[in-house]
Amino acid sequence: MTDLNIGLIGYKFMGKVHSYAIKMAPFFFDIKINPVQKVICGRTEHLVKQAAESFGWDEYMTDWREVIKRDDIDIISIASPTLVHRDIAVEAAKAGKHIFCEKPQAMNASEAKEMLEVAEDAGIVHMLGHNYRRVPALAQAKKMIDEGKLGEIYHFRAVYLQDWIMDPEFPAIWKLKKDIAGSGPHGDLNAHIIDLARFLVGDISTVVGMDKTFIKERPKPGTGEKLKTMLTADGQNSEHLEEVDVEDMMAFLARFKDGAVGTFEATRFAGGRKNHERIEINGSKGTLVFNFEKMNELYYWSNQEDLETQGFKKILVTEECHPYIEAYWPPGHLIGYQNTFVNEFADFFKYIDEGTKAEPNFYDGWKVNQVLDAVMKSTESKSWENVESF
Ligand code: SOE
Repeated sequence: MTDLNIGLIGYKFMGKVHSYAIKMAPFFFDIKINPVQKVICGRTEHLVKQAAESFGWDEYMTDWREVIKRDDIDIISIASPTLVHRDIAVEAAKAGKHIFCEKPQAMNASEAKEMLEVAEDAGIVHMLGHNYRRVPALAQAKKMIDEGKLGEIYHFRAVYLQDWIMDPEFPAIWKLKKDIAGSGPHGDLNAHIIDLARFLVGDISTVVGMDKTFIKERPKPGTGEKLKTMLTADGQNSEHLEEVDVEDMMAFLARFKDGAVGTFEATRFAGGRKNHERIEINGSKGTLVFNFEKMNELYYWSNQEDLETQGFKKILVTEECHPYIEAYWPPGHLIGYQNTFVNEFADFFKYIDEGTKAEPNFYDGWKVNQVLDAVMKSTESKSWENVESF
C-alpha cells in the first residue's frame, strides 16, 4: 500500500473535520492508499501546535508556501478562508499535488476558472468539499431521480437557515468580511444548495436575487465585551465598531437549463434554526423532501401508488443497499455530520488511487461560483442575469 502524505492548511472547524475524515476514511472504507497526516498549517503557532497534537498530525508549520515546497507532500487539503483558496490551489497544482478544497471554491468565478485550468494542466486530482452530496439520503435522492422516479422535474426548492450571528454583539469575524469571505451566507450556505441543485437537477441558466444586511455595524473581533462597558451616552462607540459589508440573507429565483424552476434562500437570521438545510423537489411523478436536521431520512411521495394509500413515506436511509451505509453500522444505527466528510475523503482517496476525475471537482466549483456571481450582480442590476456570462 502506498503512503500518501497530506498537508492540511487550516485548523479550525473545517481543519478539525478534515483531520477527522482523513483519519477515519481508511477505518470505514477499503482504501488502497495509506493517507498520512503529515503536516498541519496555520498562522498562529501556539494554536496550530495544539491542533497538531489534538488531531494527530506528525508536524505543524505556519507558512502554507513552505508546506507546498516540500517534496514529501503529495496532497494539499485546503480548509482556510476563501480569500486564499486560489493562491494555495494554484501553487499546489503547479507543484503537482492533488488537492481537496473547501467551498466556496473561490472569491469569484474568474478565480475559480483559473484554479480549474491550472489543475487540469497539471493533471492532478482536484476535488471540492461539497460534503452534502455525500449524505446517504441525498445520494439516494440522486439515484431515484436518475432512475426516473420523479419524472420530469418542475421545482427545486431549497432553504439553508442558521441563526448564529443574530446577537448584535456578535463580532465582525472573517465570515462577515467581503474581502476575505467574498460574501455572507450566499457563498457560505447558498453555495451548498446550488451545488445540490446542480447535482440533483442540472445546470442553472438565469437568476434574480434579493439580499439584506440587518445589522450594519458590529464590534471588532475581540472588542465585544469592552464595547458593552464603553458605550457613550448615545449608545455609539464607533472606535470599536466596524461596518458589515456582506449580506445577512440572500434569496433568489432560478431557471434551470432543462426547464425546471428553483427558489433558494440562505440566512443567518432564522431564529431557532441552527443548520436547517431543507430541500424539496417536485416532479411529474413524485416528490422528494430532505432536511439535514433529520439527515438519515428521505421523504418520498409517488403518484404511481394507489390513491387510497398514497402519501409521503419516510425512507430511513440506513440499509446496506443505501449509498455509503455498508461501511458503517447495522440498519437504524444512525450516522452524523462528520460521516459526510469521511465519505467524501474516502471517495477522494479512491479517485487518486484510480486516477479518475473527482466529483465534484473544480469545474463544478466554477459553475457554483458563476451562479453566486450572477445572483450578486442581479441584486445590483435589479434584473435577471445569465449565469454563463460570469
Ligand atoms: C457555517 O456556519 C457553516 O459551518 C458552513 O461554513 C458550512 O459549510 C455548513 O455546512 C455549515 O455551516
